[in-house]
Amino acid sequence: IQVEALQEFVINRKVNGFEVTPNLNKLIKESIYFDNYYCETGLGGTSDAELLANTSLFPIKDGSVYMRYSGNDFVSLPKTMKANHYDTMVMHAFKPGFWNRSVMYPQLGFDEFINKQDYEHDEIVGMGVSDKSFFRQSLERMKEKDKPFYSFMITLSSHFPYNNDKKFYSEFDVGEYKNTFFGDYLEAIHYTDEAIGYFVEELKNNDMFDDTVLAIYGDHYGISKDKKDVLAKFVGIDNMDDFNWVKLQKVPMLIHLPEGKNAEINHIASGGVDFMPTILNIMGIESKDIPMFGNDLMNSKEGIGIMPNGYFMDNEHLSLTADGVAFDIETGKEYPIDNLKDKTEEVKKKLYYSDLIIQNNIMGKIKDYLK
Ligand code: GP9
Ligand code: MN
Repeated sequence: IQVEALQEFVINRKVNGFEVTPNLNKLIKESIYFDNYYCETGLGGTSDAELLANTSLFPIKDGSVYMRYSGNDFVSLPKTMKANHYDTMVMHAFKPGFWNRSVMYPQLGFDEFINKQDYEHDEIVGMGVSDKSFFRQSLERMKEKDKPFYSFMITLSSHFPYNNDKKFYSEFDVGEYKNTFFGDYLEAIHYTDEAIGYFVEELKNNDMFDDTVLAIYGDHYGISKDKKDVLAKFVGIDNMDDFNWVKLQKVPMLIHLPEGKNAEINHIASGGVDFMPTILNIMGIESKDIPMFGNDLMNSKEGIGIMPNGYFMDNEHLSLTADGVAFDIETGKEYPIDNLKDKTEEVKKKLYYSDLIIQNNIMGKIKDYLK
């Protein structure tokens, strides 16, 4: 499940005495939780997050891959799952043409795209069918499916600007933040968290939960920089400088295995590009001939999160590369950026090669070569 605008700082956080995401917090305790999973999306927003997760490629610098390179021959998670006898589907209750999805999804190897036209519009929150109704109707579809299947779900209710009609929300008093942008954000996330909790319960009620690997992550940030002071106050930061701001650009990422196996918090520096290799390993699918930029987070000690502008964070450092400064990621003390020369070069190369591979449409060729 890719969750709209779910940023990491809401996890295990309270407002006015109430947990913002009680259901995710509970699920995280029974999951592998990555708490340093950075937002690696660019101008392609939601679609970049989808691309990162399903191809382990980086977003392009100019525009979005979904719009500009939808004709490419992708090596992807859905295609790999299909080759391993999984049916594949993607579910998102919005206009099928948005982000060029109706063209892109078949190209990525999804057999089916359940979209706005397929959902009953019984409850509207924000941009469309409410997340709760989305999960209810999506589950109906999944129940009818032959197993095994890979279903990629993208939520919608917690989309900017968050000032949704709240009639389908349950009571959640954000106190001093009531009727503010930030309060609306917390309420929207709280609503989506409740919808996720409902979905998990329904998976259990239908005997599907112990047969499911459930991965949940946020697509990208929810709070834009013009609201940095409110965020600073909320998370208790005195000085929201660039270091603190960039360090907050994380999304939660959890993987729940049947019976809560392997539950732990994993602090490795990581990001969307690591999703595909990590999931393939968890699913027991051989991936050495699949070109991927990400790391298998289950088998890596050294990780990295890479932003489209070349900023990066490894397990110990945060580099604001273009600004010529780096920091110790724990203490925030300045760290000599020259000591990170090799890494900086590696990051630059990764972004450059990913761009070249996309521009020249050679992913398939690389795959053949790796064979
Ligand atoms: C709509 C949604 C929005 O389909 O995914 O995308 P975003 O504006 O967040 O990129
Ligand atoms: Mn989005």
